[in-house]
Amino acid sequence: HNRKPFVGGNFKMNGSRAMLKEIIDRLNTLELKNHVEVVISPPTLYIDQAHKSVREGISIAAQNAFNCTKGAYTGEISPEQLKDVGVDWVILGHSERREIFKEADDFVASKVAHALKCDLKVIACIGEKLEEREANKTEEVVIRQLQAIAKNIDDEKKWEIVVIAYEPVWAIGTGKVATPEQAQEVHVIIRKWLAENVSEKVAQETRIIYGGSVNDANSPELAKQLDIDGFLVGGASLTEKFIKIIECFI
Ligand code: G2H
Repeated sequence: HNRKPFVGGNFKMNGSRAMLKEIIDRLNTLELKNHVEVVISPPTLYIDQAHKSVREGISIAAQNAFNCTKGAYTGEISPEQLKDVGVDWVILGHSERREIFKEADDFVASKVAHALKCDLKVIACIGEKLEEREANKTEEVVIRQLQAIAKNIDDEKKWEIVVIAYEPVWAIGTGKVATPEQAQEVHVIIRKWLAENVSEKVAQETRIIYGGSVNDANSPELAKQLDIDGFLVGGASLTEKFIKIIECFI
């Protein structure tokens, strides 16, 4: 396959101006070439700072966006506004949004649809909880979440600007990473579903990345898996480990 590896840094609600400067100064020293796509996702407040200081070749993702263009939606931000300030990507359906903010499958899917309509690229997150894995429901849950998103993507061309992040909830911020085999197994399930329900082309071309306690120690083995096309990195993306993780693909 010739999918370009993708590494995202999801800073979540962490950082300050000073910390962001440190992170970006470090990233700006990277010799990226064209081998890997790197995207950072600072808190919305710091997007402008990031956008102005980050080197060419590294893009910015918002951590969320709403499903309308504008209006009386206190606290929300639209895909149109993100595009207006030069943001290329948005993370949608992160498990923290699903869990803490009660975002349901259909709501996530409506946000994906609106972002894509605006040509805002989407990192769409899916993943099962521990009790779901233990009840052998991993496939069912992951496919249910994927299906909700896929049924809102009516134009097959839009899949070119979608990255799927598989993030088992039990591995997020817990230090408990999925084994390379566990992750690969689910990535294959996702790709097979895309082949059977969208198209073979979309299945072959869509990047499926892994997220959940990725660090510099576990990333090399995960990166070797055939269907793992990159990572969504949380905690480690705030540290110098992020560089090492990106370098797995250089
Ligand atoms: C999963 C991941 C980034 P962490 O949420 O999206 O975070 O690497 O801290 O587990």
